[in-house]
Amino acid sequence: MIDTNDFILIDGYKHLRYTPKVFSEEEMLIKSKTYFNLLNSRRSVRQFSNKPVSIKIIENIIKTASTAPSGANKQPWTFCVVENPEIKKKIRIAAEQEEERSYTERMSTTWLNDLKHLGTDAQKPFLETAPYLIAVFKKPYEYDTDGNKHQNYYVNESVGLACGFLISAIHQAGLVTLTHTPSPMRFLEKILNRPENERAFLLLPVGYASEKTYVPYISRKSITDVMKIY
Ligand code: IYR
Repeated sequence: MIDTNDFILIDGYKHLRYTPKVFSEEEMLIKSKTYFNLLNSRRSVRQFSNKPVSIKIIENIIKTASTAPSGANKQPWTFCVVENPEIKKKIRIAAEQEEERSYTERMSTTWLNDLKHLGTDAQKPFLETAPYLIAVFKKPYEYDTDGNKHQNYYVNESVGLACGFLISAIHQAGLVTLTHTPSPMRFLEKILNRPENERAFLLLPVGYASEKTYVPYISRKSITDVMKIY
């Protein structure tokens, strides 16, 4: 699909010949439906098994996330994989502290009501049970080798897209996750000793669902609600 031997220069910059794979309409209908069925069967999970997962699988998942498009191809993200039980425990304690304050002081009554059917609370045992936590960091700016500071572009959009790729790769691999957003999340920067240009974006426990897992009874909006044709 990408031919590294077939290239041209555009304004002096190398461009490779790219031939996206083309399918018949019939094949596309099947492929698009199959992919929908796959992702439609994904659910956020809050009950994790401690069954180990090979780091090689996590590496492939993160390589997939890192293929996401990003502003000026700056790839302004870092995926920190936590498997060390002591660090997971530190993260759980700090997250639960913030969540306790959120549930009792920061979140509005409407917000709390909106969450009731999901059965969430300030307790986050999965942060210790899951074999891995992936802490995603965004990089609003970076330094070049001479120490000059450069802003990145569309950082939230870029890292959001990478997280979407990440979640779909986790599901495709046969694992489960939860997009966990303890708020505020700065404790992650401290615990994981991240450089000053990184900001915590999302925290995802990754592993197998516990043997008997229940998920909230929710539905997806209909196609007519989410798609408008002009
Ligand atoms: N961050 C909290 C609360 C929470 C907020 C939303 I919006 C959710 O969709 C789910 C939970 C928590 O993780 O419990």
